Order: sequence, then C-alpha cells, then structure tokens
Amino acid sequence: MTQTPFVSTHDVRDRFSKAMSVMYQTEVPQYGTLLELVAQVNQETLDQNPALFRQLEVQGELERLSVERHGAIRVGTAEELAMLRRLFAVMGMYPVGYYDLSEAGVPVHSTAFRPIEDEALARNPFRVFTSLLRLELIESAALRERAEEILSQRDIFAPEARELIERFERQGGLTAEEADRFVEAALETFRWHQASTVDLKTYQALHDEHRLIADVVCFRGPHINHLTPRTLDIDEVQRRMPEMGMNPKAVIEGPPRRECPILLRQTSFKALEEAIRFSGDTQGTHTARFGEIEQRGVALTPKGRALYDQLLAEGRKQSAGKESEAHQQVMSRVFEAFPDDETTLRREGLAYFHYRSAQKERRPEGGEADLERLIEQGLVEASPMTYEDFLPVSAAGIFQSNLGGAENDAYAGNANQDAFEAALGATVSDELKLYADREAHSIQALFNT
Ligand code: OOG
Ligand code: NI
Repeated sequence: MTQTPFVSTHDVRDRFSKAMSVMYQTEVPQYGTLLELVAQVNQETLDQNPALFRQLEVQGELERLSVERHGAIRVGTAEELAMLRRLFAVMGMYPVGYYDLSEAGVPVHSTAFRPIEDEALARNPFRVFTSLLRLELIESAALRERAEEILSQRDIFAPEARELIERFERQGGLTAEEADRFVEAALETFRWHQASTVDLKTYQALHDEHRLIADVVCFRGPHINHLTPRTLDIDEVQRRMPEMGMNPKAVIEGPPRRECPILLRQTSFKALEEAIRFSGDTQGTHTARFGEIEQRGVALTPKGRALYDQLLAEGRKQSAGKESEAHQQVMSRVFEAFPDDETTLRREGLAYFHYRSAQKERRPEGGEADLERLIEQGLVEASPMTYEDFLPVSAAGIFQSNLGGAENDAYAGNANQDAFEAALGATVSDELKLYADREAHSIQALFNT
C-alpha cells in the first residue's frame, strides 16, 4: 500500500483550533483568565472525585480536558458563507443543523461546522457556530443598501487561504507543509481588527438598527467572537467568575445540573467594550468579544428533545427574572420530570447510546431485540452518546447577554432554511439523523460478523 502524502483533515482541525486559542488569548487577556479558572475548577473536581478521574483517564480525556470545544463567527454575505464551507471542509468540518435566531429577535440564521464521524469527534470535536446576517430583515432600504455596499468591498479571505483551499479540493488533501501554511492563512480570517472600515456615523446608524449588524458590517473580517473550553463543573465556574474579575451572564443556559447530564449547559463572561479607530481618525468603542464555557451531556432522541423543550419552556416561565441560583433551583424542580438514570433514558428511548460488546473479541449472540437482556447479563455495554450540537434557545440567550439585551420582535417568524442552504451552496445535515445513524451502526457492528 502506498502511503498518502496528505495529512489527515482531523490533524489540520486540531492544529487550527490550538492556533486559534493562542491567538484569542493574546487578543483577549480575560479569556486567558477564564482558561485558568476552568483548569483550576477541573483539577479540584478531579481531586474530589477519583471515579470521574479514572473514567476520564480510561477514555483518554485527561490530556485534552482544557482543549477548546467551540468558537463562533458571524458573516455578512452568501459568498462569505459558501467560502467558509470550503475552508472548514479542509479541516473535516461540515455544516450540521439549522438555527433560526430571528425567533429570538436576532437578525441571523446559523449552522455549526463540525466533524461528523465517531473517530473524527474523538480526535478533536472542535466546532464553529457560524451565523449569516439577514440584511433582508432590515426595514430601511437605504440602510440595507449601504450595508450591502460596504460588505461587497471586503474580502475576508487571505489570497493564500483561497489558493490552498483550491489545492485541497484539487489534490484531495494537503501535505504537512501546505497544512501549516493553510492554518496560518486561515487564521487571518478570524483575527480582530482594531480599525473599522467605516466612519463613526455609519457605525452608529447600523448599530442603532441592531448591534449585531454593526458587528458584521463594519470590520474587515468576521473576528472570532468567543472560544469555549469544557468545564467539569459549570456551576462552580459561574460562581467564581466575579472573584477573578469577570462579569458572568445572569444565568446558565440549558438544562439544570443532573446525575446524568443531558444536551448542553453554557455560560459566559459578558462581552468587553473595546477601543476602535473609525475612519476619519475618530476613536470609539465596540462590544463583541467574550469567553464562554460548556458542559456536555447525552444527545436526546426526538422524543427526549420534545420533553426537554417542554420542560425548558415551563422552567423559563417559572424562573423569569430570578438570579442565577434561584433560577437553577426552579429549573431543577421542573426537570424532575425528566428521568435521570441511564437505564431509564435508554429504555424509554429518550437518549442515544453507543453499544459495544463487553467481552473482548467476542460478539454477543442475538440481535437488536435482545439488547436489554444482553446489557442486563453484562454481555453488552451501553454508553451515552455525547451531544455535539447547539441549542437555539441557549444560543439566543448567549447572543442577547452580549447585545445589551437588544432584541427586535419584528424579526421573528422568519425561519428560512432554503435561503440559508442556497447561500451556503449545500444542504445542512440533520443532527438527529446523524445520532440515530451512529447508534444504528454501533448495534450493527455488535452483531455482524
Ligand atoms: C453565537 C452564539 C451561539 C452558543 O454557544 O450557543 C453560541 C454568537 O454570539 O455569534 O456560540
Ligand atoms: Ni458559544
């Protein structure tokens, strides 16, 4: 067999996510402080919980505990989005899911570029939540046209990045040397620009329509607006942020703390006000960049997700206006209706699992219908499948806490996946189908010789 001269796309993603982390820590020192706090709390959690330590050790998770799990950007045009799709493909990241944020009063719709297969996710699950601005939702035609014109004048990609993307597509991969150059050139797209491309008056007009529009339109590129490491105890990090000079958002998004974590819990320190030089040499500020943390649990089936959505809506109603701890107490009470042990989650078809033989090199006798019996007999092991995606209500909460609470009800009711996919130049994968397929494959591999 001849060896391919190309590096794996997963290595490119791994290198890129690390380079991005180094860049962001230099750009936003407070993000470095957040990483320190997360590392400290992770260490304390492991010290107090030897069983968790052993479990993460067996799963090979310890060394990459502090590696970032996601970031986010926002772009302004279909061309930019389509080119990003090609850029992320070089790193084995593909568009999964459609998120309509207009429902939450934010004029964007989004997808997550992420790895899809088991091994790719195990190697490095880094994802980028990517939003496309929806200028069509701006009411003022003059403002809309001005924004379009400004956007049409920028190219957010370095020439070398374009060249290497084309080379990747032509050759079917990149050599180690090309991959290094690609990471460096791709990083340019996500860099912060201290100078705006427009004057303060234009910035303010766009900002008055919606802060997010100014954020997307007035800069040379779609600066990475946050990165998100994984924490083993999100409640503790939320509690301790102020001690370390960070201003946390009011509440943790997503489900409450549980024995069996489900989906995704997130919180962040709020976006910082940063100095900007506008054209005409005027000084001003812009608030966009923050730091976030996440804690992931098991992926839910459509049945589990429906129950989650129902309880979340109920919990939000009951906890409206409450501060962080009181909010969590209400959510915990409401979520008592959601089974909290793996066996029930599995038997009631609420969550997705990976199945594998518990006996080395031996396949169990039987078929899918025998799974529960085989698990009881200790011949098959079921482990929860991690949720790899995002949650629209949580994402809206993250957006809003960083937009000074700005929302515009007039944007609502405008989901348009077809338009998003037309801009992207591809369809997005259905995230639920991906989990169901991976579960089905693990069952097939269990019984087939
Ligand atoms: C993206 C917000 C969504 C998340 O973790 O839900 C997000 C943005 O602010 O651009 O990153
Ligand atoms: Ni995020």
